[in-house]
Amino acid sequence: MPEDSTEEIDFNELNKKAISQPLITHMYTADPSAHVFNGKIYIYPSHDIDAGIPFNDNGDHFGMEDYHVISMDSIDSDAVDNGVALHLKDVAWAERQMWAPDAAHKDGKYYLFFPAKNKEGIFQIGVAVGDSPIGPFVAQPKPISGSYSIDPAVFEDEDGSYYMYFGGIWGGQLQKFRNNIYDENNELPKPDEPALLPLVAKLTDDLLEFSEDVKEVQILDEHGNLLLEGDNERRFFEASWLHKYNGKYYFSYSTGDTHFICYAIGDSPYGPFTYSGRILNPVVGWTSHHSICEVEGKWYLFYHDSSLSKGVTHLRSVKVAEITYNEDGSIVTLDPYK
Ligand code: FUB
Repeated sequence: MPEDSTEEIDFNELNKKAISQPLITHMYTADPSAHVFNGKIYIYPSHDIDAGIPFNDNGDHFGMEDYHVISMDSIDSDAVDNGVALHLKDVAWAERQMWAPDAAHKDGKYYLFFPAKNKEGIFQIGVAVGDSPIGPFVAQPKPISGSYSIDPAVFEDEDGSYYMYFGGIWGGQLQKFRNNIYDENNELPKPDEPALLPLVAKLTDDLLEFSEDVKEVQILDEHGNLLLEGDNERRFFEASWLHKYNGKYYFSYSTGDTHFICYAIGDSPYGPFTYSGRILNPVVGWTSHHSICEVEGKWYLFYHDSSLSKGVTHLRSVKVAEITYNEDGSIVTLDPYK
């Protein structure tokens, strides 16, 4: 993830045009996964810090060490930082880089799902359990068996099943895996080959493990063909999210190096999903990562940008903006700076 040049940006002007402002400003937060639990909004973000690690394409400068949960009584109320909910030092298997998390609620327990690098430098996904949506969470001693790569997003379907979507290329290491097996020699496909796909697995009843083999999530173009690796304005990069609207499943994701949040629509939580457009145009900062959440009958995009840090790519701030649907179910594209 290279550092973008932001020298030419007038941040005062940009902030005036921004469709929303950071929800909190006393620390940097990113990758917001938002949920409504018991009528209140809870946001599970990454907690960005400057770990003093030089920029590189592996994203090593994203050296996060803990998670804080942000809560809001309503969409217009102040956002509250509830303090440290889980720290790297309390996760036995993890060594560094606590990246984008998500959370789920089941039977009175709350589950924080998070990626981190293990002692061998390979990303895996862990679970930590708590009695409150704001934590503290106690991590399981081992990561989820069969998990790899980054950016877990957990979707609860109406039948009570929970699915985890995950994966990310480049720093997220997805290109090192084929058929769920790691090989250091694996690389990205060629531009005219199908792009690497995000992954999905149903969770066990206790939400602590996968209940089935990890499967690929197909993202198809308008002709029913898989998107190609060279189609980098549409192909999957990272930041999976799933939500359901009017009986359809919407899989949304970041295109990474082209900086769009896109979506694809399907009839099953496993897909296939057909590419349907953009939700968010590029923000300031290299990464773009979001979640979509219904709050009191309206739909909101939780996202981040680097405007508060004046463009520092790994010092981001969580924001929220309403999204709207057209009659045909398509989503109106948001421009973060009108
Ligand atoms: O926050 C670290 C990484 O940056 C996330 O895991 C990616 O989705 C990107 O936002």
